[in-house]
Amino acid sequence: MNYFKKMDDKERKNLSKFLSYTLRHHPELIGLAMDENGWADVDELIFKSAQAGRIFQKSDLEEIVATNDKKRFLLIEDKSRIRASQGHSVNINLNLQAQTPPAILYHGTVEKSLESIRQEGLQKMSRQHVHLSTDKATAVNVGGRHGKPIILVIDTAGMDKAGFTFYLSDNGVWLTDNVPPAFITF
Ligand code: HQG
Repeated sequence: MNYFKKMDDKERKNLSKFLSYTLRHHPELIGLAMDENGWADVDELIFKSAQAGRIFQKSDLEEIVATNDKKRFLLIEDKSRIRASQGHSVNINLNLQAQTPPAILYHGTVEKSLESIRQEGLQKMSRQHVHLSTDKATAVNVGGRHGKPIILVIDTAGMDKAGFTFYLSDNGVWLTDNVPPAFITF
């Protein structure tokens, strides 16, 4: 990234992907420390990224945080620390308060996963939570990343009644540990 130039769309997307990869999955690849709640020091992130060949400045980071389509990243108020709001595979605790979900939530998946989901329900797979959305359009996008999207409707009211716990990420994604098949309409 040019030191004086504003990022273009492609550079913004690239940096967002790099940040997702680093802050959700592999901070160790650039030697970045992350605390138990997933926060990384911004100056250290910029320095270690530069050492790994990814040059950007604090203003680029602020721009990504502000303009990212899914608000994937959060800076604390003094802008000294950053974390991804959801989607981690690294073992961190987002430290979110349990919340009552809407009566219904959606999950986008693909045909090849259906048989297994019918058997064992929705599992976290490589991430720390199952991800659910309030609107169908989001589920279509999420499922569409893996192929032709199939939308599952989740009886979250029933799960809530049965004692399952739900969290709402800072960017509006509903998170839970697993969804048994009995609560899924296929
Ligand atoms: C499927 C994106 C077989 C599940 C999105 C999905 C989201 C099973 C895949 C976030 C299964 C996992 C997460 C089972 C679940 N057997 N397959 N028992 N249970 N699956 O990417 O929910 O754009 O880890 O249906 O917006 O697709 O990156 O999870 O197809 O919020 O910010 O296993 O990632 O966010 O795939 O997406 P993923 P996901 P970003």
